[in-house]
Amino acid sequence: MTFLNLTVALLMSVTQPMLHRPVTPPEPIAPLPHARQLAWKELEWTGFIHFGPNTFTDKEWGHGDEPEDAFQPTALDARQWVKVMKEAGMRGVVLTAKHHDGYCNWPTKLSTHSVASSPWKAGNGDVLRELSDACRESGLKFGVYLSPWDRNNPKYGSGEEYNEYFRQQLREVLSNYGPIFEVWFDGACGEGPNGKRQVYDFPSFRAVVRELQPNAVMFSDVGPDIRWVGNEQGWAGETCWSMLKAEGHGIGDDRPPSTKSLNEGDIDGESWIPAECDVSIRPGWFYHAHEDDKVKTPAQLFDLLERSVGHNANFHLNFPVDRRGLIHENDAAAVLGLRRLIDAAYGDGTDLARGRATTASNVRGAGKDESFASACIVDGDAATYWATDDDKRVAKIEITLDGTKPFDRVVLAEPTWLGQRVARFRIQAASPADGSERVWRTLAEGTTIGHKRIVRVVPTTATHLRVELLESRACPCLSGVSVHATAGATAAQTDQTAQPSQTKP
Ligand code: FUL
Repeated sequence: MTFLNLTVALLMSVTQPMLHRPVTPPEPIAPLPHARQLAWKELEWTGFIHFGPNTFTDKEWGHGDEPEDAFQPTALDARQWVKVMKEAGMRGVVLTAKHHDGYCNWPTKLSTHSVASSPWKAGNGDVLRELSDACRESGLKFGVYLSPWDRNNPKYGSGEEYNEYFRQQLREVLSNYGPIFEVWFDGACGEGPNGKRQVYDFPSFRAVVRELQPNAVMFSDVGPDIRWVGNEQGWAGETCWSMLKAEGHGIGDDRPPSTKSLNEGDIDGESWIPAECDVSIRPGWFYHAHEDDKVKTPAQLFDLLERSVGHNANFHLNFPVDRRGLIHENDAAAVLGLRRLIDAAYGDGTDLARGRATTASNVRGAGKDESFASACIVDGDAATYWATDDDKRVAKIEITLDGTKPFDRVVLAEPTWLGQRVARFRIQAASPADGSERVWRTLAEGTTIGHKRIVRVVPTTATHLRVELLESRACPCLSGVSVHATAGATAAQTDQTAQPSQTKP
């Protein structure tokens, strides 16, 4: 190398990084989600199907002694289930392969207590096959609920012998129906046919799932991938961390140490185990004709969706398939009514903040790298995010709205692959007259954000919206802020509608 070349090379090595060094992204803060948990979170909303002998015997918990020929659907059509769920906007479905009565909805080789012994399709039927095929055709993801509590099998209560039986069952359902996105482990542990209780070997059950379906998330009261939300009413806490202090929580505890902790998660939890909110569209999980007029209304379902998906959890809505083997007309009408409410509030073209001008109190790397610009929060792309410098724990961002349309929802989102960070926020609005100072009115205050936080605010019309991040576990980042109106907002007046708590900039 000549002296000149050496000088040029040295100069370049010094100047180039200074001129073009990219701003490094924020360090993720542990615990972090696994790829399978992130993929599940993206689904946001999934269906649940309870179907089996209970459907025909009018029970919620079968005793395990129901005759196999009790199971007699007259017009079973899994494509109809999938059609309803797809039209509603769900992205996956979990079927009760086996409920506590031990009856298998697939022709298991391990027991005679199954569809193979029923008159349905002369014993040649397979509900898992019908549903998994219908899912594959339509792009819906397929999952299974397999109850460890088995009130039929004589091995239940024996210890290892039953655990091996359960593992073999898992192998059947996880090997023969294509990709499984979720395995639902119910925690119930009652008595079996001999009056004995089983001690479940969950670590070995989990190992089978990881071996055969490594991309599947496992649900139980405490994960390992997704947790029960502490109620069966379909809502998560206003505060909802994806982290949990898992130690001390057992599976199937009659009295878990804290359902509050399951409902809200733990800011200092060592495990990433986000919440799933399961609820039935009717009072019961299984079909009962006397509940045909007790189906939740679209407005009730919308409320639950906003308090589950909008509280950083997933919504898992159950349909009790009826004795024909169909989702009942009333249930289908309710969930399609919910779809219309979702489209009206959150559908394409509803976001009043999309593409509007933004400013931020701080942009990572002094804004040298467009990747972390404040505009990322209004680009409609969940993969891009605004980030602040590492030393920040407080930051604010402002969006200029057009000030003509009322809104009553503000939706916030964090890039959770960097860990869940924000612990407290405030949303404010202002409508200064031309040239005058902005006077901010507080619309709402809240705690966690996570994957999605839907904040209900009083119907408001404003030219400026401000989101203040007031506490954060690490430098705050936001991937989205969007502004929407439900039907209630159309009754909105002007700025004055909001309960003011006024602050200057
Ligand atoms: C519970 C079960 O006991 C109910 O029957 C239902 O399956 C619900 C989803 O989980 O633990």
